[in-house]
Amino acid sequence: MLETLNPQPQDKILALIAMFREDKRTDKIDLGVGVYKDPTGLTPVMRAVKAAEQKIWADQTTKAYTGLAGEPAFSAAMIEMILGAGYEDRAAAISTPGGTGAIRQALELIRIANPKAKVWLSNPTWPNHPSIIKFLGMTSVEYRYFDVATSGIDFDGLMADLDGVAEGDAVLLHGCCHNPTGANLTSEQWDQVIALLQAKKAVPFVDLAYQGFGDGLEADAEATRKVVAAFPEVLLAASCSKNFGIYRERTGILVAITSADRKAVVQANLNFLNRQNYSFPPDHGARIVSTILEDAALTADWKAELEEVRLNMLGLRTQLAEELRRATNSDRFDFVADHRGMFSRLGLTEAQVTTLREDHGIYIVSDSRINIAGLNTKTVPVLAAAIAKVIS
Ligand code: PLP
Ligand code: TYF
Repeated sequence: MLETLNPQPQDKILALIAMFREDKRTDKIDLGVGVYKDPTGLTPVMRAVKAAEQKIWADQTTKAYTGLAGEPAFSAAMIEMILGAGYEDRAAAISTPGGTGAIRQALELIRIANPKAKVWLSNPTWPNHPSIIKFLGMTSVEYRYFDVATSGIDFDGLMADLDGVAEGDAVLLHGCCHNPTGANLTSEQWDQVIALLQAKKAVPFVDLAYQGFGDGLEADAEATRKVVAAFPEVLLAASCSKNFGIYRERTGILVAITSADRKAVVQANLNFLNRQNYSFPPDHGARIVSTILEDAALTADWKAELEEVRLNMLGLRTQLAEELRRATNSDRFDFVADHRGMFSRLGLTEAQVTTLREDHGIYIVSDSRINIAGLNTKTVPVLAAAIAKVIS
């Protein structure tokens, strides 16, 4: 049987990890996979996470199965953190293995509820979105998003394309910190997108993987809150990988906002999906998160450290934009300071990306996405000089 298998396409982001590891140069720079690194190049365990783990170790009395939906305390704390109070009656939720697990479960829920629904994706988007949709035998449609000329949003293109959304289609929206571009809708643009999708009777599907990495924990949830307030039904897939720094613990949540009447049957379907795919969701990361969010001192410390993380990335953005201005003697890359989150798409060709890697030991994704957090104040000028060289 297994002899029938063919190789599968590799994820272009994950493929970079192996290439970087094999590179013998000591001054190589990794701006590939989206993992936060501090100025010393480490991805530390956050202080509050360590403290929560200590608390869990001391207090936990059993490792017996959790519920099919995971622990209610985790769901309640996450819904409160993302949406604020007031959704208890309308929010069904399950813990999932990471944000990826939540996306996968959301798509399977859409497939059960409306097999004809198309899923609209920004062009570009995180490569796992189209890849999982295709794997599930579902149909995705792209909407324009990124304006290559300005490295901002192609808002006219976006609105024109979303005009083609049919009733019941799901429209995937990055809640904040768009991956891979770093370009985000303004608050007014969100209002217009919401009004259009309301008129189309679409189902918004928000992917929130970087809350706290853009403009702050509250500000980064604003668009999601607006969307949830505006529609009778919303799917929300959130990840704790980045903002709690617990990548390998695989911690995420799928929230389905529905009517109070439908909540029980929606919850039953979410539980069913967890059971079909892996029975009970992982607990350790979810327990770290709820332990932090239920303890005022731990929450304060976590927020303070998250803010340090955010401000470090913001400082690197400002510095990089300035260095690129100097090195290229142009304002071509000023957008780097306006983008938000871990990533910016620089607008280099694949050949230029290859030259950066081969001649300069600088690893970025082939679409010219950089992970800002892979830089530090010393490597920013090195990157700027290398970019100036490859584009000249
Ligand atoms: N969605 C987007 C846009 C992402 O970039 C990521 C990656 O971190 C995820 C979802 C899910 O991440 P994870 O499964 O590691 O929680
Ligand atoms: O885009 C990124 O780099 C992160 C990490 O299959 C990631 O979201 C990348 C690829 C993948 C899973 C996570």
